Amino acid sequence: MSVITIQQKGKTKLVQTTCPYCGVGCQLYLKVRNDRIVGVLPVTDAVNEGKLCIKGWTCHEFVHHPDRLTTPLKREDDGTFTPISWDEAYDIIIKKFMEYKEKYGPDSIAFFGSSKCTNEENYLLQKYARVVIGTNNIDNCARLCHAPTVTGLVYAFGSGAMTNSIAEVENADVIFVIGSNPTHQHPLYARRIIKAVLEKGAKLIVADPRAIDLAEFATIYLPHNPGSDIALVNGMMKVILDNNLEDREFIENFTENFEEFKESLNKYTLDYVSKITGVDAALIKEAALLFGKAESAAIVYAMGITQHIVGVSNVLSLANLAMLTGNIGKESTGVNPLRGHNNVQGACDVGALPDVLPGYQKYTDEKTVKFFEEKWKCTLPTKAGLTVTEIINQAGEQIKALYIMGENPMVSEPNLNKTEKKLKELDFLVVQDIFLTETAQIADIVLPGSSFAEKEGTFTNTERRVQLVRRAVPLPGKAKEDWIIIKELFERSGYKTSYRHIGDVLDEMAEVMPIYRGITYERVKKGEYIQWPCPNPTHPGTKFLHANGKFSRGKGRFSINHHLEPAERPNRKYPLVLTTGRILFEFHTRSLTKRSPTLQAHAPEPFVEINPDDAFRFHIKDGQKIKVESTRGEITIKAIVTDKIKPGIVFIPWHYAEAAANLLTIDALDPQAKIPEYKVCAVKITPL
Ligand SMILES: Nc1nc2c(c(=O)[nH]1)N[C@H]1C(S)=C(S)[C@@H](COP(=O)(O)OP(=O)(O)OC[C@H]3O[C@@H](n4cnc5c(=O)[nH]c(N)nc54)[C@H](O)[C@@H]3O)O[C@H]1N2
Ligand SMILES: Nc1nc2c(c(=O)[nH]1)N[C@H]1C(S)=C(S)[C@@H](COP(=O)(O)OP(=O)(O)OC[C@H]3O[C@@H](n4cnc5c(=O)[nH]c(N)nc54)[C@H](O)[C@@H]3O)O[C@H]1N2
Ligand code: SF4
Ligand SMILES: [Mo]
Repeated sequence: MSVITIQQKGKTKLVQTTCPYCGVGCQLYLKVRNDRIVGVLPVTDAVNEGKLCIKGWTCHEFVHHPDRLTTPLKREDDGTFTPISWDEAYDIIIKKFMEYKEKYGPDSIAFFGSSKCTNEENYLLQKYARVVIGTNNIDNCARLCHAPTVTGLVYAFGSGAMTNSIAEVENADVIFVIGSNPTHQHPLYARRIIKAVLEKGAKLIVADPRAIDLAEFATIYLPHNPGSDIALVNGMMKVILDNNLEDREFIENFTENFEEFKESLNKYTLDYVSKITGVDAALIKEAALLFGKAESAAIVYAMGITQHIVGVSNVLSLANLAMLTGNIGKESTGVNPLRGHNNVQGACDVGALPDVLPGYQKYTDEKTVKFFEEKWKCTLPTKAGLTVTEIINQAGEQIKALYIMGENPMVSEPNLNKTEKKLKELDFLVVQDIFLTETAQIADIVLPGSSFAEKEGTFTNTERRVQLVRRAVPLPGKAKEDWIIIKELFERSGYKTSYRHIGDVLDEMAEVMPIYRGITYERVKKGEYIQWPCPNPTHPGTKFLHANGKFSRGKGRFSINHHLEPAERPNRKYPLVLTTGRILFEFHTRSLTKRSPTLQAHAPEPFVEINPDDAFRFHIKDGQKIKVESTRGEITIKAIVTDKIKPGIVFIPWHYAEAAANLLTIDALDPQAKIPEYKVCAVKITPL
C-alpha cells in the first residue's frame, strides 16, 4: 500500500495519480510547479514497481495543450462554432432531451459512457440515462473491445473479468499469449512476461499473425491466419486429450458439459487445423504438449481474440482450454483478457452497459430492480438498451439524440463512411470531450470536460484494482470536471442530488454494487489499491477469481465452438486480408498522443505492413505510397515491406484519421456481443 498523496518539495509538489492511458493502471507522480505539470515520476510501491512506459512518462504533455476546449460551443448552421455559456448549453440540451422523450419516447435518446473517464463519472451518466431519461441506451467502448470477454467469461465462469493479477504472470511456468501485443499495448505487463522468461525460466507460446516483439522471446511462435483462433485452440485441446494431459480431477469436480465438449473436438485433427490456421501441424502439437504439461499455465489475450464475428466463441475456447487443464482458480494461471483503456473495466463495472445495472446486476431481476428503484427513487426502464454499434446503426431512425462523453466514433468505429453518414442523420449530438475531435466537429453542442489531471475519482485497472485519480492542476478556462457536468445536468433536469464530493458518489457505488461494497472512499483515499470483489470494508480484496474450483456461477461450463470463416474472405478483386491494431507511441484516435511532442518525435507516419512476397506480386517497394481499398472505402498510405507479417495479410495501425483504416474495415458484428470484426476484411493494394 502506498500512501503518498501530496508532498511539498520546495516549490514543486508531487501528486500521486493513475496513468490515463492503458489498463495496466501504473501509479505515477505528477510534478507540479505554479499550477503546471512539469514532469512525471513513477511510484515504486504499485503495480508498475517504479517503472513507466513512454506514454506514462509523457502523460502530462497533452494536459496544457493550447487546443484544449475551454468553453461550451454551439454549432451554427454554417458549421462554425460559437462559444456559449454553461447556462445556455444546459438549457439547449435539456430542452431537446425532454422534447424527444415526449415526442418519440425515452429510447430515442442514447448515451456513450467513456472508458477514459472515472468510475464516478460513468456511474452518474448511466444513472442519468436510466433515472432521468428512462432508457437503458447506455454503452461504452468496451463494445468495440472486450464485449465478447464479458459475454463469454460470464457464460463459462460467471464473471467477465480478468481472473488473475498482473504480478502473478511472472511465476507461471507457461504463458500463452494469443492476439495480444503487450510490449506495445500493455508495456508494464509485457515486462513481467519477459522477466518470467529471462529470469524465471518460464516458457512462452505466442500465437499472432504478426511476429510481434514477444515472438522473439517465445519457445514456440504460431503465426496463424487471422480468424483461425477457434481451430487453433480446438486443435491444441484435442492433442491435450489424445495425450491424456487433461486435469481429470478438476474437470469432474468443478465443471459441467465436458463430454459434449470433448465430442465436438473430434474433427479438429492436426491436419484439418493446420490447413485452416496455416501453421505447421508439428508446431501446433508441440505447443499443445507444452501447455498441457505445465504445472501452471496462464492464458493472455486481447483484441486478436475478441474483434471477430466469432469473438465470443474465441473467448469461450480459451475458457475451455483453461478448464481442461485445471489452469483456473489458482495462482499464476487463468484466463487473462488485458483490458484496454485506463478505465474500461470500471466503465463496465459501474453499469455503463445496456443490459446490466451497476455491478453486473440484472435489470430483469425483480429484487434487484426493486432495490435500485428504492435507492434511486425512480421507475427503471424494462427493456434492454442498444449497444454502441446498434446506436450508430439506428441513428436518425430510433435514435434521435446522442450524448457522447469521451469517445471518438468518427475515427474508432468500423466502416467510417457509413458511420459518418449515420451520425450526421442524428437530430441532436452532444460531445463532452477535452479536445475538438473529429466527432466533436459534427456535434451540435460541445462541452469542455476535464483531463485526468484536473479531477478526482477512481479508475479500475485490468486486474480489477480500484485506484485514485487526484487533482494536480486547475481546469483550463471554463472547462468543468466531467462529473460536475453530469451532476448539473441532473439538477437542471429537476433532480436533486446530494453529491458534495466525489467520495459521495463512490460511497453510493459501494452501497449498490456488491462487488465494490468494501471499496469506500476512505480506504481508496488512504492509498489502498483494492481489487474487487471486495464484499466488506475490512476485506482485503481478491487477487484471483474462482479460487478452489468455486466458480462465480457454481460449476465452470464447457462450451462447443466451431470454426467459422470471417464475414469477408479475400477474393479475386480484393485478394488480401487486412488486419488492424496499434502501436506503442499512439493511443487510439490520437486525440491525446498527437498533442504530445515527445511521443510524436518517436511515432511513425501512417503505414501498412506488407510481406515481401505480396510486395513483389503487386510491384510495391518499401517506403512507397500505395492505395489500399476495400468495398467500403480507400486510403493512401506508406508501405513497409517486412517479413514480420505473413504473406496474404496486410496490417494497418488504425490511429490515423488522415489514413483511417476504419474507412476499409467491415461493420459485421458478433451476433451476441455486437463487436465489429476489426481484425479481418478483404482489401486490394495498388502502387501509386
Ligand atoms: N500504445 C497503445 N496502447 C494501447 C492502446 C493504444 O491505442 N495504443 N489501446 C488500448 C486498448 S483500448 C486496447 S483494447 C488494447 C489492445 O491491445 P492489443 O489487443 O494487444 O492490440 P491490437 O494491436 O489491437 O491487437 C493485438 C494483436 O492481435 C493480432 N491479431 C490480428 N488478427 C488476429 C487474429 O485473427 N487472431 C489473433 N490471435 N491475433 C490477431 C495483431 O497482429 C496484434 O498483434 O491496447 C490498449 N493499449
Ligand atoms: N480498426 C480498428 N478500430 C478499432 C480498434 C481496432 O483494433 N481496430 N479497436 C477498438 C477499441 S478496442 C477501442 S477501445 C475503441 C476506442 O475508441 P475511442 O474510445 O472512441 O477512442 P479514443 O481516441 O480513446 O477516444 C477517447 C476520447 O476521450 C477523450 N478524453 C480523454 N480523456 C478525457 C476525459 O477525462 N474526459 C472527457 N470528457 N474526455 C476525455 C479523448 O480526447 C478522446 O476523444 O476503438 C476501436 N476501434
Ligand atoms: S503501461 Fe499503460 S498504465 Fe503503465 S505507463 Fe504505460 S500506458 Fe500508462
Ligand atoms: Mo479497447
